[in-house]
Amino acid sequence: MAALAESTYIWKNGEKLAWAEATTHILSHALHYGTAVFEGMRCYQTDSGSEVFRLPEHMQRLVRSAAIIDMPLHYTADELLEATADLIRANNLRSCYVRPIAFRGYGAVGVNPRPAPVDVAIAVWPWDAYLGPEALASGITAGISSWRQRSANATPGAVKSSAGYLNSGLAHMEAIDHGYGEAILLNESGMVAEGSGENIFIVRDQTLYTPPLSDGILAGITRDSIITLARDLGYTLKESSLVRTDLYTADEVFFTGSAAEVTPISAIDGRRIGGGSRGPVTTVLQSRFFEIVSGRVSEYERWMYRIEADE
Ligand code: PPE
Repeated sequence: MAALAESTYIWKNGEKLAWAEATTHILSHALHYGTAVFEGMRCYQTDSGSEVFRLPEHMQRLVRSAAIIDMPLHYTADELLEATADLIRANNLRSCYVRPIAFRGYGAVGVNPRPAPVDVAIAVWPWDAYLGPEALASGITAGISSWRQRSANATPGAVKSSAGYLNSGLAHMEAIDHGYGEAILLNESGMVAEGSGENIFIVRDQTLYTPPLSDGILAGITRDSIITLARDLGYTLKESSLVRTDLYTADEVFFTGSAAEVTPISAIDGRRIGGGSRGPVTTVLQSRFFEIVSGRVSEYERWMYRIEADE
């Protein structure tokens, strides 16, 4: 995870502010109580300009996350989508990561979020390979975390909330401390859930498996894309609960996420997965994914949201 590469403007509550001016008060509610929901997506440089991968779906998920935590957003998904396109143009970026966030701001302290105003901001900046430059080609190592995925009745994994990422951070630090690249969390029933910032897939005998949403995971947009791609390519793909031994004995395991894209896992808890590098099915899906986000596959044009150049 690289140092932050600053861009020029950040959008906040309808205005474009200079990067350094886009701040919030120390007593902002979200800072104390985790009352924020956010999104993460990538804008790719394609042959026809800059295009954001599944921008409407990400904004719709933000709106849903806000609804789940009963936080009124004063912008529609469409307005946020327009603001994002405008912001990428204003920053003159060809490719970047996009981070919209809606949070309870300054004005009230105390557990009840409702008296605090809701602020919405969008930041865009260049962000390279999430798990390191080698990871996409050779895979990363992972460890099963001693921290569990929260249950559906406690900061649910289905909400992309800042509060939920405390758990991700605990799991990620533990993985790093144990010498692994990333953590895999099991849920309270012991079923495989997801990575600290990714969904997970396994391949066994040419069939793909990924945990169902009911195992308490984030409904990843990359996950949804890979499910569609795999089926379109003729693979059998099952959404079914997995236990940790399914991971140890899989032919291939990989992570998916907006930041992580499609990242192979080479070993889990010190056990080599398959050949210990990017497996053949992972290779097919990863290259298809990268072709699509390069704007070269007309079949999936619907997933690419074009950022028109300024006149
Ligand atoms: N699970 C978790 C816990 C998660 O954080 C992400 C995305 C996913 C699954 C995959 O979702 P999607 O991006 O829709 O395919 N993690 C974001 C945050 C990364 C960060 O460190 O910040 C991301 O990939 O943008």
